[in-house]
Amino acid sequence: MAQIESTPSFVQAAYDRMATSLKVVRQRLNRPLSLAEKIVYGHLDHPGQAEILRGKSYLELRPDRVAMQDATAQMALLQFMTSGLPDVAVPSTVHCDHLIQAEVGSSPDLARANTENKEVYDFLSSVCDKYGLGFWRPGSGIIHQVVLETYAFPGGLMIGTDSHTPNAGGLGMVAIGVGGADAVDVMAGLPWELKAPKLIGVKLTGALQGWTSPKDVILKLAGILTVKGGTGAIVEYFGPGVDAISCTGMGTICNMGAEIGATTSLFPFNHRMADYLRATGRGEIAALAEGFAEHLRADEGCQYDQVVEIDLSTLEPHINGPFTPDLAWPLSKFAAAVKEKGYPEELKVGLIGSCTNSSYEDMERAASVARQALEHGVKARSTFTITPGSEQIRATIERDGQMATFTAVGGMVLANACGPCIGQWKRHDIQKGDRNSIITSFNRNFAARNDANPETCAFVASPEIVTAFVLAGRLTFNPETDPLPGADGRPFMLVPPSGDSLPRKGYDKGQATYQAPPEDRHRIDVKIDPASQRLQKLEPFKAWGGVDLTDLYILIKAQGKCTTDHISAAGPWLRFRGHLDNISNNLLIGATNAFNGAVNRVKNQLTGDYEEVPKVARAYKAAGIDWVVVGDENYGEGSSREHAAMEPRHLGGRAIIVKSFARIHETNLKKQGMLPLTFADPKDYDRLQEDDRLSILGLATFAPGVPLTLVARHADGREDWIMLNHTFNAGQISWFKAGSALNLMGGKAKQ
Ligand code: MIC
Ligand code: SF4
Repeated sequence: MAQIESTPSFVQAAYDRMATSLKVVRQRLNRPLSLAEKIVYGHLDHPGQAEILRGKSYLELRPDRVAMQDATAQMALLQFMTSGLPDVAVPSTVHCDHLIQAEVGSSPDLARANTENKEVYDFLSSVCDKYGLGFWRPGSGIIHQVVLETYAFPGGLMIGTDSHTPNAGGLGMVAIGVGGADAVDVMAGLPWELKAPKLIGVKLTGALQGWTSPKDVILKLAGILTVKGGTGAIVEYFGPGVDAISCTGMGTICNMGAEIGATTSLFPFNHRMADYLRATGRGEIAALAEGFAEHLRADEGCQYDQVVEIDLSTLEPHINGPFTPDLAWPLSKFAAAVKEKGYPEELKVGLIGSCTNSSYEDMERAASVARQALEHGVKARSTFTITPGSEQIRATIERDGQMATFTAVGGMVLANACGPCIGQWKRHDIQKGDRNSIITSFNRNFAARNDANPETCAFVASPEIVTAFVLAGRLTFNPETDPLPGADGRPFMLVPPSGDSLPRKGYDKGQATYQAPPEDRHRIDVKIDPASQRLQKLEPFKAWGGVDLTDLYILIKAQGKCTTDHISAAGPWLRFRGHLDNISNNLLIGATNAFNGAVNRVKNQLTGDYEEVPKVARAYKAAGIDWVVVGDENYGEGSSREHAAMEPRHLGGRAIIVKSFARIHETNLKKQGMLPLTFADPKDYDRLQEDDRLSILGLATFAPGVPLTLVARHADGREDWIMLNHTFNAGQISWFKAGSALNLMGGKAKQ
């Protein structure tokens, strides 16, 4: 039987390996280590030889687990299948959470998802059965909640094909979001490569008070560090304030570390984690971690590359947005900001839950706010939705009454899934194009993310604040200072939220939604209908031709924010996540063209007409013309979806040339055989013109640390010679030469 659980013996073996490796690394480095360093270096493939230079060297690591969600697992597993291996090499799970669309409520929405996505669910389920992965059926909950409840353990190293994988840092695990191709390496038994992360230490002092919650720690930090402030770094929390935060609260903080671009975030093992492990039926693992505790916290005197201090006692609740998660407003300043900036004051919808904020504590504290409204005969003035993060949370809050409170106050409970967080939301209360405000307890608020309407101003806050706001029905409400009108006309003040962090009666596991692979599984046949619109077998990308790239067109010069949501939109497009050709029809349709300020209108150099980006890309592909994308700062911020890297590759893109990249996306591009390159001088971005013909020179001697040259021939015949940097190491250069990492893998995995 395939090993899937993090059983006590599995954890013990992981600790033994870690202790042995750390002994070697300690001798070599001879300095105090931070917690992240202990866990990362404790998982080195060759602790005795690996070069360890933070921010510089590449580390080859051996993760303990892999987790995938249904929207990214399809492409990951299609790639794994091409390796020809009979089993996955490390415990791996697939979670069906992204493809369930929210419309009218939990049961009917789930039933519809089961019908609409049958083909994809059947595919995932049969692949899991055949290759020995655990399969969490639709309705079981969101990947990161289920992982926290079931698989995460202090000191472990996990990768997941979703950018919010760091949620497991709440249980002291180094959990990192990656593209599917990285997951394929690990499932195939190859080491996994990561640039040795830098370290940002966040010292927490004091204790949370009143309306302030764990979410506000990360909302505040996002304001300080911005969406790229964490790039290349692990955020490690420490200090006397840590113990005042529940384990799931730490999960929330780590989860949203993805929004500052951090590689992952992490808390030291403490009694709050032990309590959570025991409450979720993992007492033996709690005891093992207690025995291993010296390795599960930072050494005295360890050095961080940067330290930020947050005093929890004076921290205010925050509301971040719209359109970017780092626009942080303290509650006391928010009403004035709404007025000054002209954000629509009326609050249309408040949404709580998601992988970020759907713990028992979150639900309990939000319900404590809602209950006060009921006592005064008041209901929600805005539409109010509640997404439990897992079946276990749903069953527990149903048993303990929070769910009844939400419904009584007018809330609608959605399926245990991503739903509106990823644009899986059939919203009926507005028309596309209507300017309006919503507030969520989710993590991302890029334009059009939740409801495909770029005019929706989406704000992010804690579930408690979202609940208070839906009771008021407006964004200018401040529960700390403003009364609400009761049903009798008399004003009343909400008292700050309260509630248990763990259920007193224990968790109710709810319905059984897990499927273990059968004993006799190797004969299982995985079927892909060649006529399918949702699944398509992968064809290998072409190898590099051995010569410099010349006469490239610029498909688009993207201006400003260009997240993975702009490059490969989610929402309705999620249905094509297993079909590369079909999903490529969303390529860059959300990006702004710097040459005309328009979205999804670029010049087709073959005809001179302005057309949709994917259409122009296909025209170039048909004509055999290669092209590049030019972009701004932090290109590819956001999700781990490798479709954002595969689509340009599939349609004839060769290089993405930008001012700077987000980590996961940059790696995804390399894996797919693309050239992610950065301007040595960011001002060179301005030199590139719409009708330029580009050449990328120096590929014959392509080597780590050696810049490449871009020659831009302008329409008037002038040329600009521009220096381009890259972060390829030798192994990654061989991916480029082979056409993709996968092209190289088959042989290697079988060695
Ligand atoms: C997201 O929150 O953007 C997603 C959807 O979970 C993505 C994964 C995906 O695109 O499938 C992520 O964050 O990695
Ligand atoms: Fe799902 Fe949203 Fe969490 Fe992504 S951020 S895993 S879409 S709930």
